[in-house]
Amino acid sequence: MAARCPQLSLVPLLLSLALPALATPQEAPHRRFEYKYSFKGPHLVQADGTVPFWVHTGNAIPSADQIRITTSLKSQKGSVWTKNKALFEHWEVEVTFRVTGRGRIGADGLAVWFTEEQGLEGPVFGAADKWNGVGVFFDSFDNDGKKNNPGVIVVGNNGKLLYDHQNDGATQALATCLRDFRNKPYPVRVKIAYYQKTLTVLVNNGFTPDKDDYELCAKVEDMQLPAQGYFGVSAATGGLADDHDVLSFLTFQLTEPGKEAPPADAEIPQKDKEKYQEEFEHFQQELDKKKEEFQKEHPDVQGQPADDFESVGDRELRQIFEGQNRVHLEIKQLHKQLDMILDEQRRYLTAVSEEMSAVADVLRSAGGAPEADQHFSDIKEHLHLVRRDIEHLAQRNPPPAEKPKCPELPPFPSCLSTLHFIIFTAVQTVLFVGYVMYRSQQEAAAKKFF
Ligand code: MAN
Ligand code: CA
Ligand code: CA
Repeated sequence: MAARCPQLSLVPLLLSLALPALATPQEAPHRRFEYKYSFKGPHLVQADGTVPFWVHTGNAIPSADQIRITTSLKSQKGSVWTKNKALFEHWEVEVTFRVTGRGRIGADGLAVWFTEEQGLEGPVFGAADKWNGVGVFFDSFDNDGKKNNPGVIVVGNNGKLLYDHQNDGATQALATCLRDFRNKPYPVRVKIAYYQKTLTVLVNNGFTPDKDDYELCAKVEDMQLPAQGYFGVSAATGGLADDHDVLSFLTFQLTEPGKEAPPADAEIPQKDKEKYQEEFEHFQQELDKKKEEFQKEHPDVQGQPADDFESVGDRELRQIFEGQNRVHLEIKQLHKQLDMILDEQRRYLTAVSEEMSAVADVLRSAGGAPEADQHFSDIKEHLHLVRRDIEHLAQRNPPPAEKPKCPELPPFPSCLSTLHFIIFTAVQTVLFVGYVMYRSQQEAAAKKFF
């Protein structure tokens, strides 16, 4: 028992020695997205062609979903830089880009920067030389012929070093890795973190759609970077050329666990105020310009007081509503007219059939012979049939309860007026009666003769 006690007392001691090694070496830092040091589609560019919080130079062309830093033309240079200096002790950037070109070999490459000053223009992948800070270069073209391009190299500079372009900065690199980042099926992604004086570069070289498929490419320890700096991306072409497109640049401020994250934008409040003021004024100017343009295009609304100003959308809605109202009224009017016409038609047909019956009655009372009687009853029956048909026709044409569309107006019977019809019937009847009387007279004469 006594022998085991010393052993037991060793356990806490061993545990206390082993635990720090067993525990994760580092708790992950707190990560805060910094929108003023970031850009991303799909509305990357503003109406005036600028990118909010960024400046672009040279041949760079921002569009809705990317910034083309260079097009694949010879000797192009372009860059894009944050407008403001970041004061982050630790940071991480995620840059998504594409380098594309028709040739098996392209040039010259793209650089991601954190520097004390904006390197707006120069010979180092389109940016200034003698930078103070760090550049991570995606160097496509093998200037020194060592067959080590395309590759990624990290070059630090204290503001004095001149970049050795002819040798791809071979002697100046703090770290390198061979990666082919050109013409990949998916965008290339790079994560560059500067945390506790260590710079790490992770690359997803766009072979798979998996966005998190990063591999460690380079690590530089004990690196001293400026406490404040600008983030930027630049690119250049030379005798050979590629398109260099940046799809997004996302910046995060990192804070060590347990340490309080600095309040957002506490650093440069005055500058921010000025910037917001500037942006507000710019917005106001844009609005005024739009109003002016609209009033020029639509002089009919000119002179309206500003408060009564009707937007293009409102105006269109109002016009559509008014148009629909007009159509509705027209349809109502057409239905009314149609009802009147049908009514008239019905009355007209009834009148005709009544007249025909009356004529038949007259004829019947006028005739005496049994043959004539037979004829009259035939005519009457026939007229009854006609009348029934007419009534049936009139019933089949009532004003429809639901009128999805206006039927075409039936042609007004212009060929047969009431008067014509009566005259025609009367003449026919007189002829017929005459014939019957003539026949019966002849028959009577014949009877007398025999
Ligand atoms: C030419 C020069 C170089 C450039 C290559 C590739 O040789 O412009 O500076 O690196 O083309 O573009
Ligand atoms: Ca090169
Ligand atoms: Ca090389």
